[in-house]
Amino acid sequence: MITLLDYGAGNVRSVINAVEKLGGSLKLVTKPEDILNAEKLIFPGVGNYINMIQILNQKKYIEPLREYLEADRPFFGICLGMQALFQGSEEDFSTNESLGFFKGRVERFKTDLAVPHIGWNGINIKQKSPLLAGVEHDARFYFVHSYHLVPEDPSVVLTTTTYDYEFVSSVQKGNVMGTQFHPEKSGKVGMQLLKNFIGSKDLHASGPMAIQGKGLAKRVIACLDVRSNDEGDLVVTKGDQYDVRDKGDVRNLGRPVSLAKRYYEEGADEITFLNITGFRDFPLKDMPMIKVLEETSKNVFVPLTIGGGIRDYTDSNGQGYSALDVAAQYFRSGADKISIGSDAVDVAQAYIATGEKTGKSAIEQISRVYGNQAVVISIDPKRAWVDSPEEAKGHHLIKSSEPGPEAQAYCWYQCTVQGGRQTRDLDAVALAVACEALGAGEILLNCIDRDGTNAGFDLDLINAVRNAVSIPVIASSGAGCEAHFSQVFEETNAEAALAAGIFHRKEVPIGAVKTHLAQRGIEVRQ
Ligand code: 1PR
Repeated sequence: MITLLDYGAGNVRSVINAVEKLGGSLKLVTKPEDILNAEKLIFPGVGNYINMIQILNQKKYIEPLREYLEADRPFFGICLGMQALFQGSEEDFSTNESLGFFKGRVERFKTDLAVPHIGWNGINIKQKSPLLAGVEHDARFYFVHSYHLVPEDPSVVLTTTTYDYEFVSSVQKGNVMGTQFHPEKSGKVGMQLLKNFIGSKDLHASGPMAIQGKGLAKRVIACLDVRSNDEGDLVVTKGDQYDVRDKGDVRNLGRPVSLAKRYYEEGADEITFLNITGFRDFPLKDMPMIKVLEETSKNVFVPLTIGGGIRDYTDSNGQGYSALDVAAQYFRSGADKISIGSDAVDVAQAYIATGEKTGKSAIEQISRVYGNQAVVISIDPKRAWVDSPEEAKGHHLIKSSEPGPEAQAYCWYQCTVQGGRQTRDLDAVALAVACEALGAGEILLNCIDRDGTNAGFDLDLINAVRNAVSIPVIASSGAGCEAHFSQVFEETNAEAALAAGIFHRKEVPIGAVKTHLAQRGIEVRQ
């Protein structure tokens, strides 16, 4: 019997699904006494440190947790759940009353690499522990965080990971342990680790070890554009430059849940669902998308992103719902990240015009509660060609690597909303910069000109945006063959590449992309 501490933020559903998949039974902590009655306790956490600590204090969980830990009873903290074991975080120097079981603090990454650190990275093993039994030395786990531990006592370090420099990625003292990475999102190897925690009678580490692991891999992401077809069935569709109809009908390339499972099994590092008509509907009424997430997360143990329609709403009865309510429902249903498209354009335009953060935008609200890493901005730009720099009227100008249709030498990338239906007087670079300032943690960079063309990623666009921000960028639109993936990783600093059509039409398997990248010396998770 596993007891799960859910303090209300982040994606606990994935942990529940993983434990149940492994045959464990689960009980949720609903009152302080449940903590002391636990046999084994798992504490998953994602998001904002201050928010977590405040809730733990409000619910009066701190004292029973301390008593549980001091008694050396089995405890597994995941991400923030592990950070809570330490004395405090740079995220909040003021008030925090954390568990203080380990001496040391949590600090923000100090690096020129993208922060948050997102993706599949290796582990350098420092101690022999039953928790890591059966874990291959070249295994990679899924990380998503901006802060890392700095323990005072080196003897508690179980593993480190290298991201620019070496940081502590898991700790253990007796039966108390925690990982910065997410085993519930780390595919088979993560399941092995959870199985070890659930199944082992004796979890104590048995001495030092020195195994060097791999580095951060470039991510290959499968994207499922989802909408209802004319019969009202939810289908995965795919457009050519965002036009998803063929002879009048919505193209139907399969069912979202089964396709997602297929991509997980084929080695996708993440899966993204975009509800492409979300701007029309109210997502909390759009139960099929929530069902898709719930069903997918039962069998898919890699990160899931969901986008489409995430904004504030007022329903027909005048009842208001915030974007945060919508996102919360998606997180509870199994999403790890939400993606915001149209609303981000409106918010960024307002922010650029006034220079003021209202604190009320979807980006700000969701990142405040769930953390920056949970907020992806999906950008849908198209090229606006100009003959001279002056014509770009202050928009981020690019000297195009290929001439325009009328031999224009320059362009800028114009933002669109509602799936390309409307254009706005804002360029993609300015949008990305503004959204990062507002709290976004990642950019999903589409390109309408390239979408569905198989002509390769738009490298000019990707370089312009990636060079302007310090958060990770996912290159999207136009992948037509394996070589397009190596090209985007060799010629830009994108952290991930996403494709849809070639995977749906079975033209290029995900495994072939990974093999090709590995042959070119690009690190990938196999
Ligand atoms: O604006 O917050 O409601 O979100 C709507 C979301 O739906 C946005 O993320 C937007 O990108 C997406 N979307 C809207 N309409 C379409 C459409 O295709 N008609 N799809 C659409 C965007 C782009 C990528 C695609 C890549 C790779 N699709 O997701 O998967 O271009 O395709 P490829 O590899 O086949 O070239 P909001």
